[in-house]
Amino acid sequence: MKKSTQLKNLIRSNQLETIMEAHNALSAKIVEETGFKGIWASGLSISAALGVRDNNEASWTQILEVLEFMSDATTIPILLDGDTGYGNFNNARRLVQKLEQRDIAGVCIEDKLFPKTNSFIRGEVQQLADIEEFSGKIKAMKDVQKDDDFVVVSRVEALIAGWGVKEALKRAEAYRQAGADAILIHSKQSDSNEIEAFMKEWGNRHPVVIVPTKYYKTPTSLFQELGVSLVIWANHNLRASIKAMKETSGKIYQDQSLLHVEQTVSPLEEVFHLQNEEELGHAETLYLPQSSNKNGTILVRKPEALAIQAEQLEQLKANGVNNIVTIPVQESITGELVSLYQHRDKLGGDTIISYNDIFYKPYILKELLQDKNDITIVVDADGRGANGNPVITSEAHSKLLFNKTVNLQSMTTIGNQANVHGEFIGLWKVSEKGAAIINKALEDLMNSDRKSELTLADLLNRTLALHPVAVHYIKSSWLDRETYEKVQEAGDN
Ligand code: SPV
Ligand code: MG
Repeated sequence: MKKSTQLKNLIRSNQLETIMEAHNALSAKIVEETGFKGIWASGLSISAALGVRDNNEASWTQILEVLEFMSDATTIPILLDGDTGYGNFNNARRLVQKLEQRDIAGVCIEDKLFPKTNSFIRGEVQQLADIEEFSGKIKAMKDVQKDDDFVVVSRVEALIAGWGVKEALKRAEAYRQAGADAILIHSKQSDSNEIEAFMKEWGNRHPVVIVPTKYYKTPTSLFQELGVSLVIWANHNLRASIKAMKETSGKIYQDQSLLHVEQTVSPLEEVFHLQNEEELGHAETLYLPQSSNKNGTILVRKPEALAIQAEQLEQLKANGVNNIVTIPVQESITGELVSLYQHRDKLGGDTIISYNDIFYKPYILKELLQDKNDITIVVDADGRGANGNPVITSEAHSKLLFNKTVNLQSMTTIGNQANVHGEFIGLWKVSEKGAAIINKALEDLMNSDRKSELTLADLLNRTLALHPVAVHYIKSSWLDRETYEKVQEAGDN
């Protein structure tokens, strides 16, 4: 449903409705997620958030910019506190056009003079607009709106300026006749006596909106009984945020540490959620070239191998593998596969997986990224696996293989055997489907009595029972940690 129609329905509904203040897109989103059916874009709050006074110090186009963000971030209607309409009838009707273009559902204008002052500051000395002039402004606004459901609320400031209920009623009736969709009757008293007196005379002539900031003790049920249509909770998100920010800033300043505030502030995940980060993640999978959107998992079996791991990380990133997680897999602690199992939620799909203590030439990674098999391991055809994982494949490396797929037949732990076709270097890749298969194999192996002794070789052998594992041959072009350090030393001399 159009936002304007939603707001019109709120104002015309038979029951009391409430809308909540917001002053930027973030607070607007929070208001919507809380469950409110509408947003009050408060002039006081928006100007305060911009660091200026509620005296039209922010220009109307600056307010529009804030509103545009608020409207883009939400699906519920926004009623703008449009002050006096930022000028005469001509400025006010241009405002309506600009609001409609931004899908703002309605605007409230008050019968004071531009530049206005907040109603709670020196209310008695505030001058009221001429009734006829203000009625003309309302007519001009209603005449220019394109969408029939766009809402214009006329705010009566007679009680604020100390003119009494009779004047308030006179003005309200004039604005009703000028075409306003609702009357906002404002009061700065700490009880609701004025509002009650107004409502008793007004009856149900036309929808009435109130702002009980000062008479906050009055039970909301009374407003319903009086026949009020809409209550505005006008500035409480702004005031809540000021208090929370002061407390947090104060605590951090005092402690020079984040330790005691981390649990009291919103988690970063909440921030990302409010920014709709999820949607961008999804869109990236649809629209970005896949090579710049790959996942990487580094299996940290040698935590001390920092230099080689840093090089590997740099190379992964240089090749568009941006989403990288690390998983500790120290055999000596829990056993390689047990620790992998403990962190299995990080084993996602479409992922390059690599031990942290190996380094390989960039072309290997590029070729692996283009590989279309579900599970592919990189095998050095020159290696015999004296210290690593010797593999037996469906076919030994030769030029004739060219485009042919070679599959793993088994991974052994005994190197230098005659039937070995090469050595698994610790670099492999899984598709979404491949990751699910690996997870299943991992799950199966956790039933084993020897689970703490199991290694990646056992995992790949178990996987073979479920799905083929492709072999991507290379010829040397990679370094284990010992060789890497030797090469570095030689280079330094
Ligand atoms: C606002 O929220 O800016 C209002 C309401 O106009 S009040 O501050 O109560 O005047
Ligand atoms: Mg205001």
